[in-house]
Amino acid sequence: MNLEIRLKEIRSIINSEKGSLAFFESNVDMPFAIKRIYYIYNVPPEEIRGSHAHKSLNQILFCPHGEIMITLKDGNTTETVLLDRPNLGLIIYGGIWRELKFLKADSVLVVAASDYYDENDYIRNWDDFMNHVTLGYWK
Ligand code: T46
Repeated sequence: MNLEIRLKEIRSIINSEKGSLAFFESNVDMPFAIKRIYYIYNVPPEEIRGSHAHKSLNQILFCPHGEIMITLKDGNTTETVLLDRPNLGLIIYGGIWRELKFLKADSVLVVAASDYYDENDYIRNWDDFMNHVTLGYWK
């Protein structure tokens, strides 16, 4: 198994009366500095997003509301991870194909990324991805 999957507990201040607060800090809780935050919402249930890899971008994904199934592929192995609570994060490094299935209405995916948006960092075609894997791009 060569999949770079890291499940991460997000630090939380639990208060049963007033509600909870979860937080993470760049470079402290994450193994990389954060340059960009984006979030995905209003996705119809069962809709699939993603279906691409990044060449070098590192990201942490979490689902503060709802349920999202993440499928990760490294060209040899496939793994699925269910993000179903606000204080569970999933770190994905470059070189991993990802598919996101929004299971419940109003699910929200928040992503903290190691770099600014750059379309040149995307591999959006599966055959191109497999070529990168075969050529040992990430070794
Ligand atoms: C990823 C998964 C988890 C921007 O202009 N700026 C941005 O920061 C982002 C993230 C996207 N865009 C544009 C690019 C496309 O024209 O927004 C449009 C939709 O992006 P995309 O089809 O890549 O969305 P997803 O949900 O398939 O993928 C996104 C991220 O792009 C990707 O990095 O890992 O979420």
